[in-house]
Amino acid sequence: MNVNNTELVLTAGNESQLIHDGLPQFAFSGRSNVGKSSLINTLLNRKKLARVSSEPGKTITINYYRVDKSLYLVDLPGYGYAKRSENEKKQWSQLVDSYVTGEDVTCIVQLIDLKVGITDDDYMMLEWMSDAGIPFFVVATKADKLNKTDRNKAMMRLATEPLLQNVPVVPFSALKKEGKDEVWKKILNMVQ
Ligand SMILES: Nc1nc2c(ncn2[C@@H]2O[C@H](COP(=O)(O)OP(=O)(O)O)[C@@H](O)[C@H]2O)c(=O)[nH]1
Ligand SMILES: [Mg+2]
Repeated sequence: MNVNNTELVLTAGNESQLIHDGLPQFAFSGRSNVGKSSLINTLLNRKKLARVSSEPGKTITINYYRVDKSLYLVDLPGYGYAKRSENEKKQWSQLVDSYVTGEDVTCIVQLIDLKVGITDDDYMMLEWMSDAGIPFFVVATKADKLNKTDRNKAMMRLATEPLLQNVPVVPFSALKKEGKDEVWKKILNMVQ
């Protein structure tokens, strides 16, 4: 897989635009500011392909990055952005619901901030995925922010969470490039 051969092929703002071409799709989900763009950029060896924004959660679109013409990394719009209007929240729910209940998603990569832990919105998303029976695993982001003791405690809290039984949790840091190979390994294991 040549990850340097990646293009943003589509920015979808509504259900009718979603891609159904049969290629595997790995969707990245998480609250605004959790580090989703940074994770996608790290996986793709890019600095700014997915925008790392100081003003999070603005756009409600699903962005499809096609890697080496063989799979998609799908950037779902973030949730939990306080400044969003009711109308925008509705738009988010409709778009993400269409996507996750569709037939095209291979696996969801659920991002959880290791220091913050599981938020109420994260719980909703975890329940949603479990109920829909969608395969998923967790990437625990910004691992570099914690010292060894706090990191171990935080990892233990995730490991003992009932909704995450039998769900792998990969510690990740975009800053230190930690966890990149592990995330790719999980993704590639599912396409072979
Ligand atoms: N310390 C640290 N900060 C990070 C890491 N990943 C992202 N950030 C910061 O967290 C903020 C949000 O990151 P971004 O990737 O835009 O999050 P998104 O809103 O989920 O796409 C930015 O200021 C990033 O620089 C990480 O691994 N370590
Ligand atoms: Mg982002």
